Amino acid sequence: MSDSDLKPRLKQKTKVQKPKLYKVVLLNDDYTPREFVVLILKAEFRLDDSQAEVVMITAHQKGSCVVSVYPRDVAETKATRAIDAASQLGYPLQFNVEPE
Ligand code: TYC
Repeated sequence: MSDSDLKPRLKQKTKVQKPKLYKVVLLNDDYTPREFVVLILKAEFRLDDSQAEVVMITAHQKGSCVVSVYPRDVAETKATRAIDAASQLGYPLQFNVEPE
């Protein structure tokens, strides 16, 4: 048996917690214009043209679509900002934030 087999481990293992991720989910409605949905997905969630189009059409056809995943505070801030921007123009657009 070598010395090293008996030595206590002095170094503490540092436990790094991965932040839990949350989905931002876009919900369909009958009133918000498609162009505005695409605009907000690009401006607030940094989607490019074709990603924004796919997410908007998916929500339009299926009722909802995951936009992206973020740490909780980022997901909530983005969803709130997007809802507020829509609401200022009188659109009922909604986003949910859900644990991944
Ligand atoms: N359904 C809307 C319309 O026909 C467009 C729309 C798409 C609204 C996706 C919300 O999440 C949404 N004008």
